[in-house]
Amino acid sequence: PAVAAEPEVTVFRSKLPDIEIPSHLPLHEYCFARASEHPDAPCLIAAATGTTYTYGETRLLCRKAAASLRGLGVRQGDRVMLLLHNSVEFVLAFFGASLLGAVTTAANPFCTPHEIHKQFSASGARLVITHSAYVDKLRHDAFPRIGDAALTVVTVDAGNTPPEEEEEGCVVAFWEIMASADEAAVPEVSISPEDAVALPFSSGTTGLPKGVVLTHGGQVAGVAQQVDGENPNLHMREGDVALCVLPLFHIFSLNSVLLCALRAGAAVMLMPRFEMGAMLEGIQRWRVTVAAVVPPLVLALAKNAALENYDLSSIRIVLSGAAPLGKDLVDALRARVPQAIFGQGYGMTEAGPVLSMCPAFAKEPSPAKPGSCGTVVRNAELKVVDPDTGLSLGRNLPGEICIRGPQIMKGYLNDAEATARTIDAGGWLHTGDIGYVDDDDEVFIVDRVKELIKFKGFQVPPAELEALLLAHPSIADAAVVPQKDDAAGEVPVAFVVRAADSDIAEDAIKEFVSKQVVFYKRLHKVYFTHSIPKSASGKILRRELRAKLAAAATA
Ligand code: 4UW
Repeated sequence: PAVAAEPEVTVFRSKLPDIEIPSHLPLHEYCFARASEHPDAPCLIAAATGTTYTYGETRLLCRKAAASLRGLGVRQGDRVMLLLHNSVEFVLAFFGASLLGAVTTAANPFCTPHEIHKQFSASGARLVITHSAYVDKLRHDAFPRIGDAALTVVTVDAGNTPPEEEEEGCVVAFWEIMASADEAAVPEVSISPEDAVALPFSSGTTGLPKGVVLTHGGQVAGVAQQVDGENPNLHMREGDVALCVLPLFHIFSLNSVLLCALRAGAAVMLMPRFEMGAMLEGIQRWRVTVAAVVPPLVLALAKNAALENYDLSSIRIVLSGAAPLGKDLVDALRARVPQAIFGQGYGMTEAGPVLSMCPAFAKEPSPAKPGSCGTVVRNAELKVVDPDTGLSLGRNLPGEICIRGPQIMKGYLNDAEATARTIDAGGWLHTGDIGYVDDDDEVFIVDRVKELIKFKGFQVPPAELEALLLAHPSIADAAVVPQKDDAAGEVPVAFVVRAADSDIAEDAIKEFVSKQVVFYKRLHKVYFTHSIPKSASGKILRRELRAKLAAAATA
């Protein structure tokens, strides 16, 4: 009898040859592998103060940070939470933890105490490193008392938060313990490539934010795919200066800026927050060569007349990602930075993070088309599947993008079910993005089937906002979906069914949500409706709601 043929799978691979990936190395050793060859080269530049640390100094300080964390009780496998803006201390704490075999989970310091607590408790962290301005957020009822075994707080600045009486002396000053730390006292730990090193949070394709377990081996692979080999896909080298203005608590900046730059021997210019004047000043002063950006930043730059007053001639690469970048936007900025190559990367926290990268950034560049997200990275496989049937699609046919390779996450923390929904039995990670691969192997993203909303590249998980709305006594049902927006790309808007006899107003609902969430999760509009469309199994039919919005926009 005839055996049914295996359905054919069209696998897309990089045109560049695969490389040798030293995935046996712990991430810190891999990133600082060349530090001893150029110990005097600049490594970290704190743009706010102008202080520069060489590779030699940075490596030493990372060891001191490890000794300091050890002194505070951090052991292999422990989670350390960073609530930090981009700073030298972020880098030292990240590698300090890595050296101990501990895991960093970083969050946006602008998050509300409640949001921070969710990540704190889900990650199982007991130590938080932050700026003194945010210590009060950790004094929220939900947290253990500062100074208890369950919560040690370390501040990185001299700023004075007067300790509450009962916690006298319990907030530890980072630089004070660093001053007496003995870099020789870092214990030898045996780290396996399978061990976690970073735990960013992402809502993935559905539901609430979950811890994404990224391992030493995975991150080494993810960085190597970008900057290693004879012909690196993202060509950085000693002498380059990378702009680090995107937040390091997001994987784009952590991986493609910080880790990649260090591996390549480039310097990293750290900007604590986005401020146009300071950023342009910094680019000019330190001759930034590689600028990682998100589309709203490109828009802000393109619109800013002050650009003409700055010398931006050092920039050779503008790497955009985290949200779609239109051709018009690129053209608007290109005139101001004519010597630079513009291109995109396509990343996702769970994917480790880069799936594809602009081939024009390679050492031996090849051209990329406007709107393209580049070509799949080396040592990885990409396929496009029909979201309904799961069958593999050929070129130029849009479907769900899937990726397989050594760089993808190990899984979601303590959530085997969500992991199995995202990484299938064949090892393919399903992105929830709809895209296609063209005749030149370039990846184009055209839509998203997952719930996720992206405000200026920041994740807004609808499920989180829906849970908040449903907790309101005047709300019977709710759904949150993205609405297109010129400045932010997308903004979250809600469809709300009022409870019987309630006449709650739009503003009251918006305010109710705003008080509980970080700024980018705020609702921009509330549409009252009689019912939320749902499937037979009770799933919100988001497509229908999105279509309603699109129809209203064009009406
Ligand atoms: N075009 C359209 C894009 C694009 C995009 C992402 O917050 P996450 O989980 O992760 C990110 C990571 C972005 C990133 C990391 C490293 C890197 O080098 C790089 O290229 C410059 C980008 O954003 O959100 C993941 C989701 O964001 C969307 C897409 O929906 C993806 O699943 N996204 N990049 N170029 N959409």
